[in-house]
Amino acid sequence: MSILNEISENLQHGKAKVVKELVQKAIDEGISAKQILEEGLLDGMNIIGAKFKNNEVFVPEVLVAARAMNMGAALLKPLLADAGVTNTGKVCIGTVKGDLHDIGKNLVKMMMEGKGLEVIDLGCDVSPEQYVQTAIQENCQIICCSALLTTTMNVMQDVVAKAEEAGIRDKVKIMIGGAPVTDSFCQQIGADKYTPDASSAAEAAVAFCQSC
Ligand code: B1M
Repeated sequence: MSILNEISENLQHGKAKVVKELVQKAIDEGISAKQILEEGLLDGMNIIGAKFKNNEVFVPEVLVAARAMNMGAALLKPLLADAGVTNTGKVCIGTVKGDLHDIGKNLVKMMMEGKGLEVIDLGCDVSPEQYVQTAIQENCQIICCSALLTTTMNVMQDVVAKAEEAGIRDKVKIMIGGAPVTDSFCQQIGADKYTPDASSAAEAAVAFCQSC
């Protein structure tokens, strides 16, 4: 079995310590961080996701897999950063109110930091008021919202409304993403940008900050 398969397998069984060791071994063997992330960690997470959907595994198994994912990804963080990047802007990020899924949000954060953005992480279950207050207090150019549930993605519309109400809509861009989110939803709620993955989110954020 290849080391990337081993990472995927152990992640699916929630063996965080083994995943961490294997990720370090893969790095030492010269496998690229992108390949370890996509073909090892995310592969395992996708398989767990499919099993969760089919009721083959349940919340506790998914939680331990998520923990293993986050521990493995933390080792890749410095390697995903572009060499010699300087401060390119400031953003705040969080998973919307009612939603506790943070793996995708953490990846977006990691990629953005890798591109030199200063990222204020508001965590999960973030209210529209929290995003807007943080953007005002910290002078953020972008508010980034992640949602994984069809029942929570509508909170993103409230973020847009709160930003308008606070009079900052023309100063702050609002970026959205997460599995159920689409470009047409982005247009429908009046947000500025939908991106399907973490690396395109980071690129779009840098482009926004540079155009400010
Ligand atoms: Co949840 N869950 N979950 N879950 N969970 C999903 C999302 C689900 C699709 C599973 C399923 O049934 N097929 C389903 C949602 C169905 C729906 O809404 N239509 C679901 C459900 C139902 C639930 C609960 C309600 C289950 C229950 O309790 N009965 C519950 C809700 C809790 C809550 O949030 N209030 C729940 C709980 C959980 C756990 C806590 C067990 C755990 C989360 C742990 C954690 O995050 N720390 C969990 C997990 C792990 C999943 C799955 C299996 C995996 C999600 C994930 O991390 N994917 C998921 C099934 C699936 O997606 N296949 C599922 C990997 C991650 C890298 O992808 O987050 O999509 P993702 O991020 C991507 C892109 O979307 C993008 O970049 C990333 C990749 O580069 N992206 C952005 C994300 N945010 C972005 C922001 C951007 C731009 C791009 O700009 C700002």
